[in-house]
Amino acid sequence: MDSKKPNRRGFLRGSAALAGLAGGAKVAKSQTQGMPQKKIDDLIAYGERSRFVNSIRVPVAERHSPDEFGLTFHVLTPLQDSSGIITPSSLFYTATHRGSFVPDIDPKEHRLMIHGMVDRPLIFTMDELKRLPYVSRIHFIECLGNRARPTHKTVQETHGLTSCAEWTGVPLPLLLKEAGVQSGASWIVAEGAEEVKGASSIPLGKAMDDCAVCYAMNGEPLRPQQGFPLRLMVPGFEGIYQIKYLRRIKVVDRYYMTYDDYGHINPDPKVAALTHEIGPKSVITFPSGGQQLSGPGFYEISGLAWSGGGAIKSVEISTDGGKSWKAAELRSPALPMAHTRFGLHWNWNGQECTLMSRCTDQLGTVQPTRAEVAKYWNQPLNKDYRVPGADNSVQPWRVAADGSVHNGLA
Ligand SMILES: Nc1nc2c(c(=O)[nH]1)N[C@H]1C(S)=C(S)[C@@H](COP(=O)(O)O)O[C@H]1N2
Ligand SMILES: [Mo]
Repeated sequence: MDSKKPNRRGFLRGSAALAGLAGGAKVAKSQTQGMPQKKIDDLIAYGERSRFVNSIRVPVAERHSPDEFGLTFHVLTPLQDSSGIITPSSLFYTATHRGSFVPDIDPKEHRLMIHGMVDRPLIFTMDELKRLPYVSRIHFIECLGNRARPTHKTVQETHGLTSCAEWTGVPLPLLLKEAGVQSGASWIVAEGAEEVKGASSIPLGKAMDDCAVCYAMNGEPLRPQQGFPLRLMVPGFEGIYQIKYLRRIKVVDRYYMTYDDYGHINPDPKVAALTHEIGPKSVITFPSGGQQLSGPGFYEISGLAWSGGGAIKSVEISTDGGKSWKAAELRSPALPMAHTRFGLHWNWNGQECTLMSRCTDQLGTVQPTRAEVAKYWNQPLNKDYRVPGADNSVQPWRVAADGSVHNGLA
């Protein structure tokens, strides 16, 4: 152990954690005891988590799922229970367009077409795509609608429209080179297979950089809610560009104002290509709204930071409502356009305080405060303030003297 850091005993002395360690363990009984054979077979075929673990996704409060047509899904990742940087596929947030549905696609029937301003239009089956060289990369996705409101109680509600997974697929530049992009082309339009088509205009420069056509997530085929059998990954761009059920990529010479692009793309072509990147953004996941500290003493503050601008360079934490800041430690690799876990040792003195985190990405961009965001939009900051664009503002959590934790925006 690093001799400069206080030792672990020091952390725990006098805290409730020790009492827990001293408690005698009961003799464990088998997980399968008394289970019907069918259930045991299922457990062997495809494992499940402990019955004592009950972290779940919940629908977005302002937009209940399914909607009045029984269609739209907007469900939030339980970030308050997260550890590390990978979101389990079962807990990955889901956002589908209004009026859209989760299609049930037979991968044998599915095709990807690449056409438009190309020398050789191409159509791929899933089997053909899987024969090609592939990459596996860890990236976050975040919906533009991931905005904190004072009415939100938990970090799941304020920040749960982001998740992070390992994605595997064929690099898009490889496919585009195979098709032969013609001169004069400057954008692609990528389209999903549902009736209300997910379609987004993406600058060709980005498409030829780090995009990939992905069929796997966290080591298994994509989940239907995440775009089975194929989705486009556009690392660091807003969620809406990560086209699920991907069936068509058209190479074009301008952006198209599609259903998706409305409200997301800047109509000025000079800046249109610059306005898709998310963040930098960070949030403390423990202690966060709705959680309860058991008393004064040692706690490890833990949180996530991410940026569409690249890797996270540093994270700072304030335990006094932003008056002073301390450097947090990065507790995971700082991968480009990926959730990055940070932490800080903290001794809570039992008094009311406000916790905040702010991050800086590799471009040197610093996460703004809510006041700075309001100033940027030239709007007055009040309690009901809603960020009109992407909300990457600093999130305050208020720890009350009784150890309960609350949304600091309330
Ligand atoms: N085809 C298609 N792609 C889509 C969507 C959709 O409804 N249909 N939703 C978009 C939006 S708004 C977001 S934020 C992300 C959400 O991805 P997820 O549901 O896997 O979290 O997918 C995007 N891609
Ligand atoms: Mo979204």
